[in-house]
Amino acid sequence: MTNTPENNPSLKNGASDGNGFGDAPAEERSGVGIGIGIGAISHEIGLTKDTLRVWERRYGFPQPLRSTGGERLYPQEQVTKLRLVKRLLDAGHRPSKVLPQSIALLQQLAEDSGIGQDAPDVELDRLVELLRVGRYDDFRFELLKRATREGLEHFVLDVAAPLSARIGNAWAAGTLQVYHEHLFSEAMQVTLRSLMRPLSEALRGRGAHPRVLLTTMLGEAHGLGILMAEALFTLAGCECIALGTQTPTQDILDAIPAHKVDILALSFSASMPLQAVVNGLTDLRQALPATVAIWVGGSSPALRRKFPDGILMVKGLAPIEDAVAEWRHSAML
Ligand code: B12
Repeated sequence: MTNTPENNPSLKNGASDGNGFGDAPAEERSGVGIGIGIGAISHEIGLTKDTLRVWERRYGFPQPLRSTGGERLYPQEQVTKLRLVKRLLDAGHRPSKVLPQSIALLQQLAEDSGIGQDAPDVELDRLVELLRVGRYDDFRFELLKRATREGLEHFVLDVAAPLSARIGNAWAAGTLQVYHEHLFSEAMQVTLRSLMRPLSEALRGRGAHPRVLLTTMLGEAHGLGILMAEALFTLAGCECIALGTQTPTQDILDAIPAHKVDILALSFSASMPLQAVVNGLTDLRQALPATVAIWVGGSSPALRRKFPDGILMVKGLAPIEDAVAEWRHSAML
């Protein structure tokens, strides 16, 4: 059993657990064995340090151990529960209702709410399995084969999007590791780009509108959502300017007039802290002229809020085509 303050109260005061806890700065940093520091945990789970401290005070969970230096250290059990709590909150549950519950009850709640459950699909399961067992070349080949067979639009909607969710769920369930996610992302990027290239080259220089600048804000490392959106914008005949991920706000603001951008498209996954999304979008909206639209997408719960005028929340990828048609209609192009 992991040593927690509950089963070993001496740890609350920062005393050594007899396993070198008090003298193990390397373990404290890496999180191996003893506990993970507050910075690492807040980054991994997508909760701010303040939120973790407030919950500790208000709800008595999490209940971290303390290093000799007084730093909070979260043992694996609590990390597992926090991960589950975050997913339930993302799905709309309230902290006061979920934090006091046991892991078993939370797992039941997640199951009942359909969180982390994949729709049955044998072919997608097979792709995940190829990745899991290390048959990476076969995985890449199968992806490209399906992309070529199904075409860009179907591949994005029926393979790339649901497969991303499956890979994320497999990581959360502990059946895939982070390096699998990296391999998956590489293969998916190569596949999508190779399918998109001929189309975007043919579009270049034709004066197509809207001109769409695509990126993510600082702190958002997940780039597959915005890449999938780029594929559908390209299919809708838009000129796309892709900046990759994590562009500082000032650089976005500089690129917009330089590229005569009509729409700024941003993606936010569930991992970015809510307040950072709200603040970032508010700053951008205030700094940009009203003629530049901001379109946002992704599974961040922050996007369920009401945003100021001039920010359009696009629910998923399929509505992109109609939203572009509407934009053209109102711009009379
Ligand atoms: C691949 C991946 C990674 C890769 C990313 C590499 C890359 N180059 O992108 C790596 C390994 C780096 C990574 C790291 C991490 N990840 Co990760 N990752 C994923 C995964 C599998 C796909 C990521 C992705 O791009 N999603 C974005 C798109 C595909 O999904 P979406 O947000 O639901 O958006 C959909 C639509 O809304 C639309 N859309 C998206 N954007 C836009 C924009 C516009 C304009 C429009 C119109 C539409 C649109 O497209 C999507 C289609 O379904 C997801 C699983 C998932 N369900 O997303 C986890 C996931 C996002 N990761 C997660 C986590 C926790 C992390 C890490 C913290 C820990 C880890 N797993 O290693 C780190 C943090 C990195 C960081 N610095 O922030 C969690 C976040 C959970 C949470 N509530 O916080 C997820 C959900 C996995 C899970 N099930 O728990 N990850």
